[in-house]
Amino acid sequence: MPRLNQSLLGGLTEVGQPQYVRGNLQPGIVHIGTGAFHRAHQAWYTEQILNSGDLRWGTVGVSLRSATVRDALEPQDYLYTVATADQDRFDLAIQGGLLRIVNSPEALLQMVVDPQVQIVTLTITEKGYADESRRGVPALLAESLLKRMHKNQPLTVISCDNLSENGRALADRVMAHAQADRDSGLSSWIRDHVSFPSTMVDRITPATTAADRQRIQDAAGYLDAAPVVCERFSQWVIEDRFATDRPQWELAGAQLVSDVVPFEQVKLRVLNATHSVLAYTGLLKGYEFIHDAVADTQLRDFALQTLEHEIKPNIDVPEGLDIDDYIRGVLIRFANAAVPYKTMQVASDGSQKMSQRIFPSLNDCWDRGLSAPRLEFVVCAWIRTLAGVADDGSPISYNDPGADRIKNELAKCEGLQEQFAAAWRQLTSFDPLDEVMQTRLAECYTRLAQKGVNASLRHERFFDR
Ligand code: CS2
Repeated sequence: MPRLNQSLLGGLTEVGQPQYVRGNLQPGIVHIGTGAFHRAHQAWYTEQILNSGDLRWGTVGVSLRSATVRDALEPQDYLYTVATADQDRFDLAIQGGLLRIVNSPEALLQMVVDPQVQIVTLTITEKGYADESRRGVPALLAESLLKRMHKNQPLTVISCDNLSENGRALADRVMAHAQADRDSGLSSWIRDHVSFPSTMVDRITPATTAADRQRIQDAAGYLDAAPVVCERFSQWVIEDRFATDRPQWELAGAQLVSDVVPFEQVKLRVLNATHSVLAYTGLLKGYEFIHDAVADTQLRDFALQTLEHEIKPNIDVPEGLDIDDYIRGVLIRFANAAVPYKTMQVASDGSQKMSQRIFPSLNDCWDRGLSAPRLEFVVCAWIRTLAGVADDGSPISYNDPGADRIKNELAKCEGLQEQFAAAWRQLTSFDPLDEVMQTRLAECYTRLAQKGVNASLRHERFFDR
């Protein structure tokens, strides 16, 4: 079986391929975080622009955390396959827009200063924004911008992570580093020459598995060590605020708008929040995949009731969007077993995700003097998964560096009430709860721990209201 590489192009009939001469690509984009999501999303939009003939937008990838993707793609001339999957179809397309991947901060700094580079895009996950170290991405961006300032070259920096107002969040972090360097004049130069558009990104793209690689190999007739499998649906809403030239991503279906916030809010509070609801309750009930959790009528009804009563009423729905259609669409997408998404993948890094997806709705309900028993239940379910025991007694474990310490602490706590109080204090930034709320939440947590999701949901009578 041949390995995918440049020499195979042209000889393949069943697979989409670059329609341009790769040797003519210019490095117009630097992308930080070359994981599956980037390759199935932003790179896929850009590929269509390259196919239309505008070759200024080749991408240099940067992987600072691991060399795995680089090592897999280098022998393939940085070609990889995107498989779009649903019940009926499995379409393959080779993407040619990635020029190379670099791994060191030094190489990143060197790359960003290239005058052909106009855009930096990022998928560094929620926790990448909280990294304040000198080697964290915000600090490295500030350092790169200093180099660009010396050459007076503007730049557009686009966050593609699931954070509300992600552009502003990134700009704030970068500015904090720029301001620390007071004498350079960097922060005022950034204000005038660099833009940080916010974006809403959406395409379900699970981490690639060995089974995916095998399936692609069987269908394509070549070996690809780093393909990605994703759903057909894709959405990219970008704030139209560029300090530089840009690819005409709208030709590939992206929406350029003046205000992304309403789109981000709907996506985070509906899609991502429901993903997390199904992930935590699903993990406790023993489901490995989101499509299994959403097929459980109890969990599905619970998610729908949470949306209806505690999420939807607080959303500013973007003009022209039918929110009920959107919700129906999200549940259909979650049921797509051809793109199996692990509950554990969604659950991971909850310490960073909850404040983007669940807490804002909870906060809005509480601010309006309303109780939010379903969202409170979700928070309890999240803490239960950190305590590490599923309803049938089997262990649960997933990655969350931000919660590692509390996971150990939970194991040491005397009783369930104490467990809950410790987790709540350390994992949320809510004001201290009044006594009534504290009792209510601690009771919900205790019942969940003692009786499990099934009985607790029945007890709470969420479905009658
Ligand atoms: C998911 C998202 O893993 C997760 O936390 O909720 O990655 C989700 O699949 C994407 O945001 C969909 O666009």
